[in-house]
Amino acid sequence: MSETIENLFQEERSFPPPEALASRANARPRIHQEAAADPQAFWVEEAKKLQWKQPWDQVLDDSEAPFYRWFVGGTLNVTESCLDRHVAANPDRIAFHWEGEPGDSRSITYGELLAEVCRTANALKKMEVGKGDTVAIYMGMVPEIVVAMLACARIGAAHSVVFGGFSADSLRERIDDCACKAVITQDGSWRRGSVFPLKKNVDDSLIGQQTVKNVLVLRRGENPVDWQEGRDHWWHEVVPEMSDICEPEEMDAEDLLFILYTSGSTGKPKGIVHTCGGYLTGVSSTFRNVFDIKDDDLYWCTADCGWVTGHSYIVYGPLANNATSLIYEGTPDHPQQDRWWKLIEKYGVTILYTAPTAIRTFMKWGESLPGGCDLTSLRLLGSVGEPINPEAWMWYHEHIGQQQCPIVDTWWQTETGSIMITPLPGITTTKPGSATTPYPGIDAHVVDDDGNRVERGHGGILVIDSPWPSMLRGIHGDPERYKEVYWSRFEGTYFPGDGCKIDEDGYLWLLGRIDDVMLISGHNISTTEVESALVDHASVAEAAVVGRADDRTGQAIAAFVVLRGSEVGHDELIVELRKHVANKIGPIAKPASIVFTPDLPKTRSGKIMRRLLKDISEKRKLGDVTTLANADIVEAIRDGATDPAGEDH
Ligand code: 6R9
Repeated sequence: MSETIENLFQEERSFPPPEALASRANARPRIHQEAAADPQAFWVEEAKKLQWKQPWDQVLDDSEAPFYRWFVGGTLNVTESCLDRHVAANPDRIAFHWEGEPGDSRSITYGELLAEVCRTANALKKMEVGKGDTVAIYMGMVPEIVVAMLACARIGAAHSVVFGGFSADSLRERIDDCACKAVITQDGSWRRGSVFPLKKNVDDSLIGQQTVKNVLVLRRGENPVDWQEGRDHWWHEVVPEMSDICEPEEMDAEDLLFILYTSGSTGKPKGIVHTCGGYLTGVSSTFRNVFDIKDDDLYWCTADCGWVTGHSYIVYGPLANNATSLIYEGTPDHPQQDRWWKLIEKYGVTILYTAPTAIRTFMKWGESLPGGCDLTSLRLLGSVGEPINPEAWMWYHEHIGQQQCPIVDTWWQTETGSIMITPLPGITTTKPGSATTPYPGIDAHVVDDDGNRVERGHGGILVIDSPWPSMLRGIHGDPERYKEVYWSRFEGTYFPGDGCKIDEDGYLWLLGRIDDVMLISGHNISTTEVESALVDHASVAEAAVVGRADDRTGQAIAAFVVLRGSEVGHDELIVELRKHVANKIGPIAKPASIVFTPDLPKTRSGKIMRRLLKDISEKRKLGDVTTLANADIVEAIRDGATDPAGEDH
């Protein structure tokens, strides 16, 4: 029988945890074993670190699986764990340092944050928003986006954050799907030196819309805006007038905290539902143990609050742990390509959490940019969003981590709520490109097409065999689709849709989405492994491969390659790259064609969109491009790809 996914790429390098970090790490050495012996006891211990109003009487109710319920009967308001208890201890501790793209900056204490959350919560109440309602938040990365999310949580309204780069149509679709009662937005937000008109998009999205009664507008871009009296309210006119006391609404552990839409690769966006008690337990626990947060750390997650990473690891996880974080409003290349490294130097950032797409972009821009800044404050690095190719991992390790900082490659999804597969920096010996092992209490395995666990040294499908507290509770308004998408592939098991291999040491290596796996002459080859082999070449910063239809081999590998620095592609390099892949992982994985391109098509959260590259390779009319961040690149690639070099038949 053929392998579900081949195991081709071998990585020999490994990095034990630094002694100094290990000796004072938050995660105790036997945490994995203890949690494995009694996962529910582990989660109870983690949940008890939060502030509850009423204790739960049942840890897990699985009587209506897959509609699981955690901490049944418990009540809390998540903002008390995130704000009130820290304010009681020390109101002057900084919650956020914020830097605007134009260079302005602010620092906000826990005391100030709680007061502003309460004022905003009272403003929402005045607009007749309350428990059970949903509020759309369509903003840039300003401190008020965090305030807006927490203000909703304070009064028991669910938030639905829509990424500020989405169009009016995408916003409308999401507002309608959960019948939002209000929208919180800005006049405009700063992005790469210009102002993006958020309020204008909100106005367009609300034409003929019935459920939204009020729009709260923060002034930031100072761009002109249209105004609908009665519906629109300036933040600076309404919020400061409000009382800074707002009693937290008592919420059931299983009450809705937020809805967040995830598009996946095709189809209508899914409104992923998360609830209060389990979600906060998961994000708080993982944040403390994975990022090893200490009082004197300055933590920076570069994500946007429009994605789950922003929800879990900018807002809820860090605040539940009383962390001090940096938030940056703009893009990494404004005004210059060294903005991030300047920020790390200026604020003394100690923990950096970012995405492989950013790391590979920095590889392309060259190491002299970080090399020109003082990054010695850093002690820990994180990665999330895509598989990190071993060579990108090594570049991150050398040029950002200065060979001193452990890297935590964290695998998880919007649906999982919190980190699921990850090193713990004081415990785990890391290997470049591997997310290593499941977080304590997480029951993740690799199985074949029939659901049987694969032996070490083999590839297959990732599954999670037991429920966990921060898991999604469903797809908003569509319980059948929830069962169908996540629980029908293997009975009683959560199916994330990712390929994975397990090595001889039991380490997990994520291989990208199952839908992207290529079938070459009867072999199932993951895109990740071929891409990693290409990125392993000294000239390559980034690569994407797809299987395009081929009469002889079923599918043939078409590669798209972004070169480092000022290198230019040429025919000899194509020959060399094909040879490099053959040497690295085997002749079967040699790309049939290689196209050089200045960039790759990416989603707005930075994930490579292979589906479009497949359309280009098979010379099809392009599918939906609305979720694309960089639409112009598709045309550029198409022009280059119509005459693919290095064709090998
Ligand atoms: C947090 C987030 C989820 C999908 C997931 C997987 C990919 C995320 C990864 C990773 C390999 C990692 N993914 N982290 N793949 N290694 N460390 O990104 O959520 O936007 O819902 O995407 O992203 O394919 O299934 P989301």
